[in-house]
Amino acid sequence: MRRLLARLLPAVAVAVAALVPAGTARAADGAPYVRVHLDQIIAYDLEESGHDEIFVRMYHDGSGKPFQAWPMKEGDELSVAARDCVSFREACPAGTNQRSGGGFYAPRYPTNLKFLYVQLWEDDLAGDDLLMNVPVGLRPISEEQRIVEEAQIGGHHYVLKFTLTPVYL
Ligand SMILES: [Ca+2]
Ligand SMILES: [Ca+2]
Repeated sequence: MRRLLARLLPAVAVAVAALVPAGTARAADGAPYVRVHLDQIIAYDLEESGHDEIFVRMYHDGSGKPFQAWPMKEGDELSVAARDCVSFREACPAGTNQRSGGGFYAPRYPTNLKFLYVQLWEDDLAGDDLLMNVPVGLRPISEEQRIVEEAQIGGHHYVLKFTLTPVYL
């Protein structure tokens, strides 16, 4: 039996190798759209003392109009304390206080645009504060693209994680 397997294995290897170029060609083409899914937001250190009220906006360079992706009701925000971790699709790291982010919009963007901006905001009385602004180059992708961005500036320390998925329709 072992000898038979040994004779079969090279054939299997050839078949797999033959499949690879086709997969590569599809990867090179990529999908005409991407969808953005929020994974996690970690508030290691706040912008304000006590609590930050956070929300996420997205926009692309073709519209100029920001869109609130989370919370799902425009104008809503979530109050977070230091070391709170807002979980959407991913469990939070040890040492953080996991909280459910609830629902979020996963907008679809065409990949013939240049940039998508995923922004984390803090609600404030005198104009909201932009905590993070993550520019993402919009290009055709054929596999999920995970993005992890960390900002430790101006006193606050946040991590924002999201995933771009290819959309062919
Ligand atoms: Ca503020
Ligand atoms: Ca505030």
